[in-house]
Amino acid sequence: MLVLKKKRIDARTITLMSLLIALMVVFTRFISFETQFLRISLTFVPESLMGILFGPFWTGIGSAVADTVGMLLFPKGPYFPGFTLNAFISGAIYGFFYYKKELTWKRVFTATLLVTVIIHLFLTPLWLGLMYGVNLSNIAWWIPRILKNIIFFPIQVVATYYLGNKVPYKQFLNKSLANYK
Ligand code: FOL
Repeated sequence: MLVLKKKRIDARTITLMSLLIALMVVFTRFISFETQFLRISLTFVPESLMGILFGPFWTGIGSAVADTVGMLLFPKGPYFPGFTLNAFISGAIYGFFYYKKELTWKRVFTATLLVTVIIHLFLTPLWLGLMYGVNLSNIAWWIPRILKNIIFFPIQVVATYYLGNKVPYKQFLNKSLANYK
């Protein structure tokens, strides 16, 4: 199994992952604005930090766990597996771009653009369409979603750049954690 090949998972890894997963649950379920069709949240903050520290695989898993646990504990609407896939893909993208790399403007911009286009503007509308039978050719339905993403994109880029360059997380990125790819 993958877990065994990569040396051992120490207590600090488990603790940090659990803390970041808990933060993701809180940011998604409590400190967020949500309607049936649109959610605005700062979940990208703990998720990006997880990407920086643990890489694409574990950030994908951690995000999917946060989605599933969050829905089990605090259900809002019906559980739909598409959003768990969203969580995995976005976590994997952050991990792929941020793990053991310098967080340059270009890198943060690219990762955020990918998540915005693939997750927020393609997959989420698809899932919402399947769940609630939305007619996706209705332009009026897209307006709040497109506005949200236009406004949110620069906020996320600046916040992530700050997170990656000003927060002294590097002390956690040594020894045992360095074994994770
Ligand atoms: N099923 C699962 N597995 N997880 C969920 O979070 C979930 N949520 C709902 C229904 N089933 C679920 C409630 N409905 C968005 C809007 C409504 C919604 C779910 C998601 C949404 O707009 N999501 C955006 C932004 C996410 C964010 O910023 O946190 C997205 O692009 O995914």
